[in-house]
Amino acid sequence: MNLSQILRSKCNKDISTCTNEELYFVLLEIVQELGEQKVKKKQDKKKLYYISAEFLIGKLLSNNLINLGIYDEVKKILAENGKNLSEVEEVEPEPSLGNGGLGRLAACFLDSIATLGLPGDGIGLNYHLGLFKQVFKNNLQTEEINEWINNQSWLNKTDITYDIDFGDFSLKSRLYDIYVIGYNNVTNKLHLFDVETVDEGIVKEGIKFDKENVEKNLTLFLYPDDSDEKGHLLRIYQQYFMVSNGARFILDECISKGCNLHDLYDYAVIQINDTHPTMVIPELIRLLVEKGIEIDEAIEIVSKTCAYTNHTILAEALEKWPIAYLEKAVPQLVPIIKILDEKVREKYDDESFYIIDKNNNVHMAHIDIHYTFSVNGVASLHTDILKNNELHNFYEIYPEKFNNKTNGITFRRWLMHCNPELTELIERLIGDEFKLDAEKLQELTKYIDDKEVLQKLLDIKHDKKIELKKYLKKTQNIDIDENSIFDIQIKRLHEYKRQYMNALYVIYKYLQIKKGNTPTTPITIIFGAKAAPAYTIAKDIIHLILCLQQLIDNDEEVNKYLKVVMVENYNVTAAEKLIPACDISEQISLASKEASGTGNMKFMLNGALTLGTEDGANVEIHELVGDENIFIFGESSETVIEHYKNGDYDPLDFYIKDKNIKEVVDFIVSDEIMNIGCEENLIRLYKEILRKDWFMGLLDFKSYCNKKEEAFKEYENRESWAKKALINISKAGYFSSDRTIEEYNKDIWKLK
Ligand code: 26Q
Repeated sequence: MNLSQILRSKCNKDISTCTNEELYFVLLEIVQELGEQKVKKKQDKKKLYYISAEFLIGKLLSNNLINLGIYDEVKKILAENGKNLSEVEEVEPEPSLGNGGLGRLAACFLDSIATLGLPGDGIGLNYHLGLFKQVFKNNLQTEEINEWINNQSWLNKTDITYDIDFGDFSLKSRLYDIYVIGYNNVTNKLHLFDVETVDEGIVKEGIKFDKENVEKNLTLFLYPDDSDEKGHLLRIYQQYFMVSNGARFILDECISKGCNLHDLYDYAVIQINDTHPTMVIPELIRLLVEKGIEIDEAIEIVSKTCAYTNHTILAEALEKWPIAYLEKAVPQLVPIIKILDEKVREKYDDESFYIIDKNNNVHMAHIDIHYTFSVNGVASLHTDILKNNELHNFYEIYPEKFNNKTNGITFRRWLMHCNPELTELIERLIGDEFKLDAEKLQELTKYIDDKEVLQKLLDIKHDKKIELKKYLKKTQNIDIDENSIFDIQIKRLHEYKRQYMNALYVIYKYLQIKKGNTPTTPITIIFGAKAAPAYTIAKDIIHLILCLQQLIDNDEEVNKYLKVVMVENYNVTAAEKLIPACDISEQISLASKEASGTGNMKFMLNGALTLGTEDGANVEIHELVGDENIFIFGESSETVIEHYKNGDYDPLDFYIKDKNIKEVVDFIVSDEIMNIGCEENLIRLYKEILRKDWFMGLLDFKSYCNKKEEAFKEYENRESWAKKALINISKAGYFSSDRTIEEYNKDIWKLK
């Protein structure tokens, strides 16, 4: 049977009479069957297990169709029957199993691992409600539940179950698998563990729920970022549940392939995604000892099996748990962790190496560094900072463990799926080899003086802007002007990412326009960001942005030239619309604070120019495209690190000295804004910026404004802008996650 016949027979009626929902479920079934056929029958000896608390996979239908090579055919069959594949795609709920960068990276990695035909599966949790849905009310963020699991979904129920013991009770787990279908290659699996007793009924108003009822709440929600003080104990329950299931599953698979456990590292390599799965180390040791292996050997085996990736240098995001919490939730791990700590103490006098500190906190990252064979950062600057600053003393004792793996993104989703028009242009110019060998994009440089190509590039951007315009109209009833400059900052809300600095620029521009300094081309500044529900200042920043949006919308003098949009419930689906439409990509974190960033890579690939600091992977983007094709501003990471060391940064200095800065900051608490917003939130934010400004927004504000103005000016020369965009696209090949995964495999995993 050909595809058209399969579709017809599964529909059980004429395709033209099916609803989009019916078509979605039929396509889901077909994809599942085709995906299953590509699961390798014979397992490879050694396999990678990528263990992570987050997998931000996004919608799966169209990506799976692309990777199976049947997207165009399905689209055609539907069109012949008066149906539109994009409308069918809309029916799919987005699985929200991640917060941001780290979770999305894990999803890109799974795609690349399968595309390269490597044996590697993901291990995580099946959060029923995932991350909250963000809803704006009265210019404030509120949180609602986000149900994504239908009766028929991408989850395949397995008969694998385990009994997981906690301090005071046990839970029965069950494994669900999602197929990870590689592009023209094998199907791997994402293994998500769940408890059968979870009860969505315990959620009350918004996302409130009984934090103590672990049996009913364990896999309800993804822990929303690092700023929620409450519920830490629940997070430990979740983490242990994930790693204990994962460890048993891995051991079972290895044993079934003939592993005698003494040689575990010949059968498995476990990549630990930040410290969230760190307890897999003591848990594996515990299980090996239970199976009769001596503790010293068990520690050695596990250390040779596990590798650790660090994704942050923010002190507040480095997990440390009071040992009392572990004693309550997972007492069986405490003796193992104490032995691991003892061994460190026997070797080193220096307290900074200890696993358990003098306040009885367990430092998860220290377990990873001592008891894995590889520690990697996620961009070159980030790894250097780990080696030279944050983890310098560890680097001195384990220089051979430290390595860099600059992040990457899957071009299947972030080019082929979200920008088929650009994909087609590239294919017409240089053929289709770039789809499997992203470095081939370099061949585009042949066309930098080809006026026709440059015009085509501008036309595609314009079309994508119109698509975004329609999307925002439909989802939020917002009108934007496709002929304006689209300046976009989309990422989790955090002070170090400095959305507030961008908001201060909006104020600056608003005041300039009021004074008669109007821009040549109108400007649309778009934000998208969720704030952790307990992160007060982050929510205040969203409030300010929403107030500015309202103020400017209602100001006839200004709204012709400037528009602010805060996208509601920013997620992968929204990103897929926003990124192809962008002219200026805002990557403005305080230098040294953003480990890598991956949005920056997605924008570049879609022909946006970066306005950014020398931080994370921006540094590598800058090196690749050269000074002419990026807008870099702000103090260097060295200077910033010095300021922190000396404690000599005071935002008041800038406020007092620079009258522009004073005017802009004071505007936060002006009548204009206070009449729209809440006094409490605005004053709190104002004070925070004036008295603390921990992430030094005022330090870089002037150079940010200047650079942004420069970018807007350069935008006016359309042909030269298009050239810069083309150079960005042609240099983006380095940021394919296929390259990243090849490096992980060559240096760390050594599969096949
Ligand atoms: C910590 C303690 C308790 C509860 C939660 C957490 C927690 C949760 C999520 C800590 C951190 C995260 C997420 C971190 C993250 O997304 N980091 C990003 O990782 C990307 C992929 O490497 C980088 O590109 C980004 O620079 C980095 O911010």
